[in-house]
Parts: sequence; structure tokens; C-alpha cells
Amino acid sequence: MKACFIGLGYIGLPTAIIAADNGMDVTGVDINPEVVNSVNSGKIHFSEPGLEEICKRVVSGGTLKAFTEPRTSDVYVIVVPTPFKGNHEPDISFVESAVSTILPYLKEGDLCIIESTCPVGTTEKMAGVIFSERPELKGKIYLSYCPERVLPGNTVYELIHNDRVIGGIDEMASERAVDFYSRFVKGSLYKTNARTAEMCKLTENASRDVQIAFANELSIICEKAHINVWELIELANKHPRVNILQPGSGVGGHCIAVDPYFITSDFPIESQLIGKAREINNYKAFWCSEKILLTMKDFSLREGREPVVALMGLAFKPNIEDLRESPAKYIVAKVMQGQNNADFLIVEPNIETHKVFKLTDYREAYEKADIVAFLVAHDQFKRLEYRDDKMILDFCGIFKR
Ligand code: SAJ
Repeated sequence: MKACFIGLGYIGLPTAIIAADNGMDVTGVDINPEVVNSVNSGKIHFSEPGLEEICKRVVSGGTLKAFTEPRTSDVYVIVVPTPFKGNHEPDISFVESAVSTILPYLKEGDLCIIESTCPVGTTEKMAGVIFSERPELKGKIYLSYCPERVLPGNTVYELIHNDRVIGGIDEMASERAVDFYSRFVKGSLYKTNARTAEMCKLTENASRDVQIAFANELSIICEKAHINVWELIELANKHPRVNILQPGSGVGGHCIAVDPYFITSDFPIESQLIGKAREINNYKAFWCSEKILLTMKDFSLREGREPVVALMGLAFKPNIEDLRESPAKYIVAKVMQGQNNADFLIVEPNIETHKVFKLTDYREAYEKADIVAFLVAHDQFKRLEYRDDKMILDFCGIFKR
């Protein structure tokens, strides 16, 4: 079976690699020639444990080849980004242009899959585009929506073992997509229609966002009520039917901080809770920055000098190097704005350098700082000893005090 993956990013490239490793003849397509060259030399352009090894194997074995244009295949998988515009409206232009690049290659019997996170109705809309340009293919090709669910950092395992939801525009399209994924997925494959599969992806991430918002709201209440939120959540979770997530400095990344807007933008009146959760999680980052600024002001008034402030973490979540939509990065930028006299030590142990911030070793920053704000719960930070002589703002539960 020949498969052509359009988009060689965080999801498209790993999926193409795993498909190629399971006997498929795979073409990877990306508009960026640097990505194409790096894949053809067996390298991946982001960090993902265990992936490069498999990439080298499939490239040297000839089952994965990358190009800037598609090649004729039996299956086309669209895995391109769907960001949002300034007003939080989804931008599906990359999906639209991916569909137009494969249009000339489509032939009777082909399967076309959209994996990109999309607003409800996108697959039907793309079917409309395909059949208006190529009416002779109506009823002769198969179109499905099959979202991914992998957690960055654990992609190789989860791509193979996670269950998947598969939504065809008709029963036959679902069947064909199940056949395709069953060649490399060991998890269960659940069939549904395209609209439900699109909504399922958005629901999963919106559900996590709402649950994190609950924890973040609790943390703000507890601060005012002089209650340790970490102890509170641990105790509440002893109830057999309660499972509260952990508060942090906000919600980031390219999925959970983005996908709920695909619901709120299409259903603004109906999605009250989902919209509020987004607001709470965004507000949490602002609240953390205000706490740091207030603590700095108190310090200067008391000590008669500007404090040394360690800002611990820039990544969007623990133990990764990914800074996309990171609340920690937002907090650092916000706190440093206009504070020209303060001495800031910025820490991110998972990256070597940053184009804007000068980075300091986490132990050195902790040692030198008067105020320490923990923004991301990296494992390295958890190895530090609690120090009474510092003002510690523990937004992500490093010491849970
Ligand atoms: N976070 C908290 N408290 C928690 C858990 C997470 O504040 O208790 C924060 C993290 O620090 C981070 C954000 O939430 O800023 C998102 O992190 P995450 O680990 O919850 O999720 P992602 O964005 O890495 O991956 C999510 C996953 N979706 C769900 O868990 C429902 C993943 O399975 C999806 O494949 C991925 O989105 C995606 O691509 O959509």
C-alpha cells in the first residue's frame, strides 16, 4: 500500500515513520525544503524520544521518502496545522491548500484522511471541494476524519497503542480508514461519522481544559483563603468519584490552549463553560505575573533595593523543550516589561539557548535569587531543597507548601 502524508510536523512525521516501519511505501510531503532534506537524511527536526532511530531505519530501507510535492498513492493523509486567527476563529487554510495539492493525484478507489484538528463540518466541506473540482470521483473515493491523540514526548508508544476514533463521510470510508490504521495501530479503532469524530477531538481537549480551569480557579481561591491547594486537592481526590487535576501557571501548548476555541467560535452562545475555562486558564498566567510583580514591590520597599528574581521554566509543560503557547514564557515577558532595574535570572533546563532570553543554570539561579517563581514543574526543580531564606512563589507545586 502506498501512503502519502501531507505535513511532516509533530504528528505527520511520526505517523509517516511508523506507517513506513509497518510495511507501507510512504511519501512524506512538506512545503519546507529544509524539513524534506532533514527527513531524507534520516533526521527529525524536533525532539521526540525513540523516533529518530526508526526514521533512520525506514529512510535507509527506502520505505520513507520526503518531497515538497505529493506522489501518486493509494492513501493521502492530511496532517497540517490548524491555528486560530486573531479573533480566535479557526484557520483551516492549510487543510484547504493540502486538499488542493492532492486533487490532481486522486483516482478511483483512493482513501483520503484528514487528521488535523478541525472545526465540525470541515470534512464534509472538503468533500464538497473535491467533488466540485473532480465530479467524476463522486462515490468512487473514500474520505474520513481520524484525529490523533498522542502526547508529545510519548508519541512513538501512543501512536501505536492509543485507541482511535475514525469518522468516514459514509460507512465504506470508515471501513477503509479502519483497514489503513489497523496496519500500524494496536489500540482499538472505533467507527463513527466524520462530524462526531471532529467533535470528539475538540471535546477531549476542551474537557481537559475545563478540568484544569477548575484546579486553577481553586488555587486562586485557596491563596485568598490561606489554604494549601495541593493538600486540599490530594484530600478531595481521596473521594472515590473525585479526580481533580493540578493547578499550574496556566495552560499552554498547541492543542489544549487552542482547540476549545474551535467550539466557542462556532457555538458562542451554547459553549459558556468551555469559553469560561479558556478565560480562567488565560487569567491564571496573568494572575501569576501580578503575584511576582507584587512580591518584587514588597521586597524593594522592605529591603531598600531591587530583588534578584529567578523565573524557573519557559516550556509549556514539564520536562519538554516545547515553548509553543507557553504560559511561563508569557509570564516571564510580562514581568520583565518595564522592570529595567530588577535582576532577572531566566531558567529553562531543557533548552541550551533562547533567542530573546539569556538563560541561567537552575541551581545557580536558585542560589542567587531573593525571589524564586516556579512556573513549570520540571523534574530538575523538584530536586532542589526548600529554602526558608527565599521568597518562593510555587505556582506549579514543586514543594507543595
Ligand atoms: N496542565 C495543568 N495541569 C494538569 C495537566 C496539564 O496545568 O493537571 C497544563 C500543562 O502544564 C500544559 C497544558 O495543561 O500547559 C496542556 O498539557 P497536557 O499534558 O494536558 O496536554 P498536551 O497539550 O501536551 O496534549 C494534549 C493531549 N490531550 C488530552 O490529554 C485530552 C493529547 O492526548 C493530545 O493528542 C494533544 O493535546 C493534541 O495533539 O491535541
